This record gives sequence, structure tokens and C-alpha cells, in this order.
Amino acid sequence: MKNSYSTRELADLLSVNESTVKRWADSGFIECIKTKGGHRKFPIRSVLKFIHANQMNVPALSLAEFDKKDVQAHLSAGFVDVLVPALKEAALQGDSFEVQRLLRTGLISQPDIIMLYNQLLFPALVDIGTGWQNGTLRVDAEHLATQAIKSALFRFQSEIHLKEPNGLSAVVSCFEGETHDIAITCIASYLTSEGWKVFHLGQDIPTDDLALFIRAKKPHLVAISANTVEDERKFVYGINNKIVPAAKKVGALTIVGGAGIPGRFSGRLKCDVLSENIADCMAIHKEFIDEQSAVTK
Ligand code: B12
Repeated sequence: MKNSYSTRELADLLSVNESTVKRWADSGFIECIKTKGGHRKFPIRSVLKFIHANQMNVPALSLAEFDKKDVQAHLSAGFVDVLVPALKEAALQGDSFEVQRLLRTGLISQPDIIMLYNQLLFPALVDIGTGWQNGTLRVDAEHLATQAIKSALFRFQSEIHLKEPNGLSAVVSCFEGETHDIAITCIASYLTSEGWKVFHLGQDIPTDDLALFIRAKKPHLVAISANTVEDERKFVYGINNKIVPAAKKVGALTIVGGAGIPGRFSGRLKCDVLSENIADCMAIHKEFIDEQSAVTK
């Protein structure tokens, strides 16, 4: 994948005339930079945002990366899981730019951000965790991979098309003591791309501080991640007596997610939704948008 395209190259890639590309650039539909000689240059970041915003299918962009026919066939059918081994390898090498490039390649075949993370990023992380659990990977290797993924995710966000602000806001956070924050980073990435204002608090937020933050920001949604709940009593107390009341006070919906959370805590937590898949945030987003359009009708 090239780092930037000329007007001619972009026109070929998107199967349109050069004049169409120039018109898009001049009317601001696609960002470009002008070279010293006055020529338009389209950085890959702008090209991706444009493709993503317009839900275009441009198989040539991702397929050119792979010689193998079976990989090409999978990608053009939208199955990004074929990239999992390469992403895992890049992460284990600490090569965050390669991780980012693979996410970018995946995005072209799978423009749905949540599906992209669920099908490409998470399986690689689960494999890495299994390696650590069965002793084939040491902690240093796991940490290097995690850092590479987090840096790649951070930069990748600038390549995702962001919809116009929709007036909704969310607080996303890990529960006290929780350090696994990649799931909420992905939720934040998705909601931001859908036009939400997101307050991403990250790892290990003291429950009292989180409750105060919710009261101060008055979000529409509170999304909390809890993967490794050791002290169940403290967790249930914190959610039921601090987080949910704070969210209710400001009219926010609360979703608590994490591996095994619904099975383990069903009937014991007073939050609105228990989940073990970030895809549930898509359904919640759609409900909010439907509600908004019902009110404006
Ligand atoms: C990277 C990693 C770490 C990194 C985390 C860095 C970071 N910034 O995130 C570090 C090294 C810090 C770490 C620490 C530990 N880890 Co760790 N870690 C992992 C690893 C390899 C990947 C985690 C990850 O990001 N997975 C991908 C994400 C997306 O998966 P996920 O968080 O589970 O999210 C899915 C669902 O749970 C759900 N979800 C999660 N949160 C939310 C929130 C909402 C709102 C919703 C809707 C959904 C949702 O959606 C996702 C799927 O769509 C996993 C392996 C694995 N199987 O995941 C182990 C793993 C999670 N870790 C594990 C353990 C045991 C630990 C430690 C206790 C190790 C130790 N002895 O110190 C500590 C825990 C410290 C703590 N209290 O938090 C175990 C957990 C077992 C368990 N459930 O009890 C795992 C499964 C490894 C294993 N196979 O044993 N870890």
C-alpha cells in the first residue's frame, strides 16, 4: 500500500476520471496536500477516510498486498480473519507500524469497525494470552505485543472516518483494579467514529472517582470493562451502590462488559446491560440514534 497517491493514481484506484478526483479535492470531499509544484497529493490517511466515509469497496487496495490467491479471495469476501497470524506476528515483533498497516488493510475489506476489531485484533490477543497461559510466551513478549497494538490503535484512529457529532456522549472506563483496557479503547474508537463525544478514562479508575466523573459529565452512556474480577463483593457493591446510582441520576444507560460477566453476574448487577461482546455497543448506539430520530420527527 502506497503512502500517498497522485491524482492520476487515485483516479485509477477508484475507477473514476482525474477530473472527478480534482472536483472532490477542490470541494473538500477528500483531503489533499499541494506539492511545491502545485500538484495534488493524497496521503493514504485521506484516501482511507474517504473510502470509509463513502463505504466504497476497493479490493485492489488491500489485495495488492498479498500474492496468495486464497488470502485475496478471503479478503475480497470481507473475511479479515486471514490477517490474524500476520497481525499476531507483527505485534510479537513489537512492530506497531505493521500492526497499523494490517488494521488498515482489514478496514478496506471490513469497514465495520466493531467487526474489524472482533475478527482481526481480538483473536490475535487471545492467541497471545493463550501462549502466556501455557508458558510458550513470556511476560515481556506479551507486554511488547500489547504496547505495539495500543500504539497502532492510537494512530489508526486518525485513519477512520468520523461522522458529524451526534450530540451523544459516553464515559468508557475500566473498573477499579482492572488493567485490560483494549476492549474499551475499541469501544471508544467505534463510538467516536459514529459521532459520539467519548471520555475514555482507561485502566483502574477508583469507583468513587468514576461516580463523581459521571455526575460531572452527565453522559448518555456509561460503558465499564471488568475482566478480572477478584473481589466479587466489592465489584457488585461498587456497580450497584456507586456507578449505577450516579448514572441513573444523570439519566445515563450503564453497560458492564467483560469475559464471563453475564454468566457470572446475571441478576446481581443493577446495570442496564451485561455483555461479553463489544458488538452490543453497536446495538445500543443504534437504539440511541433511533430514539433521537423519533424525537425529531
Ligand atoms: C494484554 C493482556 C494483559 C495486559 C493488559 C494491557 C492492556 N492495556 O489491556 C496486561 C499485561 C497488563 C495483563 C495483566 C493481567 N492479565 Co491479562 N491478558 C491480556 C491478553 C493477552 C489480551 C487482553 C485483551 O485485550 N484481549 C482482547 C480484548 C478485546 O478482550 P476482552 O478484554 O476480554 O474483551 C472482550 C469481552 O470481554 C468483552 N468486553 C470487555 N470489556 C468490555 C466492556 C464493555 C462495555 C463491553 C460491552 C464488552 C466488553 O468484549 C470483548 C469481545 O468483543 C488476555 C488474553 C485474552 N484471552 O484476552 C490476557 C488475560 C485477559 N489476562 C489474564 C490475567 C490472568 C492477567 C493478570 C491477572 C496476570 C497477572 N497475574 O498479573 C493481570 C491482571 C491485572 C488486572 N487486575 O487487570 C487472563 C484473565 C483470566 C481471567 N478472566 O481471570 C487472560 C485471559 C490470559 C489467560 N489466558 O489466562 N494482561
